[in-house]
Amino acid sequence: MHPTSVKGVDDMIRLGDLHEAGLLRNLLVRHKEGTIYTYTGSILVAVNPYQLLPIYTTEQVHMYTDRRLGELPPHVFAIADSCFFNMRRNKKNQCCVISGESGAGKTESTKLMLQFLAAVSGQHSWIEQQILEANPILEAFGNAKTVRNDNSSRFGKYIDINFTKGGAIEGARVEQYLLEKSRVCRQAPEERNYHIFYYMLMGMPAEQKKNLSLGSAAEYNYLTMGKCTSCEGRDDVKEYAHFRSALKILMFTDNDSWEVSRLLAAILHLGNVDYEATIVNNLEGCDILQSSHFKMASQLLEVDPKALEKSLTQRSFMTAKESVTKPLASAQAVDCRDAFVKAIYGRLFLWVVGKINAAVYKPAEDSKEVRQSIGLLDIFGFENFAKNSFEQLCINFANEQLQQFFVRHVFKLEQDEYSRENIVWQHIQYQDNQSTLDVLANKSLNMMALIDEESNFPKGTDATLLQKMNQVHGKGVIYIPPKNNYETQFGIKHFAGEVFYDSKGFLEKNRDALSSDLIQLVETSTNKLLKQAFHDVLSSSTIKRSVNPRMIITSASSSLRQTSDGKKRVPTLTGQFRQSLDSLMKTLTVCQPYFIRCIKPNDFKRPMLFDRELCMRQLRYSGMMETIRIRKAGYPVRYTFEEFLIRYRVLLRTSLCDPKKESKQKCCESICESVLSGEGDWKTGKTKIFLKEDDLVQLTAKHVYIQHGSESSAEHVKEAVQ
Ligand code: AOV
Ligand code: MG
Repeated sequence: MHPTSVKGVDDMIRLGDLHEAGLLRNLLVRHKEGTIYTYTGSILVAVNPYQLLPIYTTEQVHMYTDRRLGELPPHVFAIADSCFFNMRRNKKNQCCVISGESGAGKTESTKLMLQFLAAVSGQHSWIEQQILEANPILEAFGNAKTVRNDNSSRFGKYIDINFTKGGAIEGARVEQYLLEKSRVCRQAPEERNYHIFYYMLMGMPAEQKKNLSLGSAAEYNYLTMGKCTSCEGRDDVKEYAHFRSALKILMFTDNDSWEVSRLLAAILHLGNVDYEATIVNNLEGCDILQSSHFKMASQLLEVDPKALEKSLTQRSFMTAKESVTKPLASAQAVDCRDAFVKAIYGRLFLWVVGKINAAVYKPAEDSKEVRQSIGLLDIFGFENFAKNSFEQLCINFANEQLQQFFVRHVFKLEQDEYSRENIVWQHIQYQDNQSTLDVLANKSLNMMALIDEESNFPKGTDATLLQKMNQVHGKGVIYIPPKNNYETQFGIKHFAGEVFYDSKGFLEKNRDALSSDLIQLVETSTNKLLKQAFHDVLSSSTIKRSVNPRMIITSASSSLRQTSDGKKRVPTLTGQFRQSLDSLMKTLTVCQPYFIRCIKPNDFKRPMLFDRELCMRQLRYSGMMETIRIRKAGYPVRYTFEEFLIRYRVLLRTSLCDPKKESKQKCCESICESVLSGEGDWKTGKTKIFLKEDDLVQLTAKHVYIQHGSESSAEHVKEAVQ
């Protein structure tokens, strides 16, 4: 074991043991001491402590302000400070890409970055407070308890913080990515719906709850699918109070928040609606059982109950000549209602994000004015559950993209240093996830394209999709076809591991369709918020975004004739998601990026527990190991000429090279030539000397020999190599 492994080092590039075990050990040793941050160059590795540490105080903020990276022990504040400093010095926008699997600590790191930036920006002003308080609102609507994380982000976000020339925060803009809508209707065991529902039911004054006919979480189908309505360590009452005060700070009026509560209550009531199967004209249909829930839902949505019932139990479609309605069987009616609920919630979320942006985003007055900004990217982490579906595919696809961004950038940086120093150096191979991305989204007939194609194809089903994927990708190494014809699961070899996805429900989720009947229903509503949320699809005879003509054809009966003119392709979920990710990548590419790699130390959310295998796996796939590998292939040991001479001056044979006459570089070269003879592999650049690990050992051995004479032992050498 290398001596540096015993105590641990701040920057893993300084590690003597440049291999996986050494890296892991370094993090382990530090984690034991409660040191969660470690650098790998300018990349911050953050191990989730799963406990509150006293390292985020105002004093710490001051301490880390205006310091060079590496001057103080590694810290997320140091990264924030470095972003801020570089933005101002280089007049270049910065971004910080925070990655790691679910529960690793991305969202917490993002909040800490924000906390620091708000503090150094200086004024403790209203806008800073608004930006900070946007978080509890976003989390209320977009975070939920999953088995991996009690506060799991179910959407991605990019917060762009704008600064004045003087470095004060001027405003911010939140970009959101693909909220997981299915959670509103369904939760896996041990998981909850979005926090907001539980906050509301626990925290809302009795009077208001009565007005909305609301009871406790246990009474609602939509809140009990996971058989889990409370979350240990989360106080929903307190969170509700915080949420409400945050709404005020973000300029939501009392009326706004009341209207939001009404829509949320409508969703809960809709979820409790029951159906009764009927047979009409030999066709399977259903009726809605009259109940207080149904009544309340129509009242809150401000629509005629009869119209609501009709749009939930029937489906209109166009034949060549006329509009015809078909009854929906009860299972279809349930799907129809769930689609409606998901649309309401998804649109409500977008409306909330829009309101937040309206409060915090200040468009530049002068369009020519160059803004400085720091963007923080916090997405949903890589996921692999017992059952994975379309949502996980999208989430993991986004993580693949970020990984690719990381890999490229980090390897480029490495090569940049060599070229800056004029080092002749052969390009190094590294593990690249590009081939996975190609199969997912780049190649012709890639998986995303196939999913879209089948979604646009009226007769497409999950089974035909699976067939096509097998045909096109079955022989490759990334896609793992189902074991047999009955199996609906396919696998993908992701950078972070194999994940098996159940193809069931893919097309429907991707189509994300809303029937024209429901859109017409919303059109008749007098609920202002509801109409505002659906504004883009209302009052127009032409079919716009999100109104999906295919739905009309496919859902009621497969024997119905296709009537879609097929002229207008409606963007599907994957289509929209890919577009927004592409634009995100463009934004990131023009920024100077920082990276925070969050590591989850154990699966039990426990402090002080470091699961070596779990950590090793994350270090491996996150590319941390590759960074090491490239350094191994390259020259991991670097000293400026001065540093090198201070250390190894005694090895200089002044008869060969007189330090009074020769340059520092010449002296360094002379030492290496004589000590390493022909075997050493080292290079000198413009300001630094680059060496291999072995060279260092030899130099040190010689150094020790000179100091201790011939009794020098292996122990001495080991001790000295650092
Ligand atoms: P994630 O954002 O990476 O997961 P979070 O940031 O939500 O993960 O972290 C999960 C939990 O770990 C938090 O709720 C905290 O309890 C704890 N935690 C994380 N970082 C810290 C820290 N620096 N100090 C103390 N506790 C921390 V996901 O959003 O699921 O991918 O989709
Ligand atoms: Mg998160």
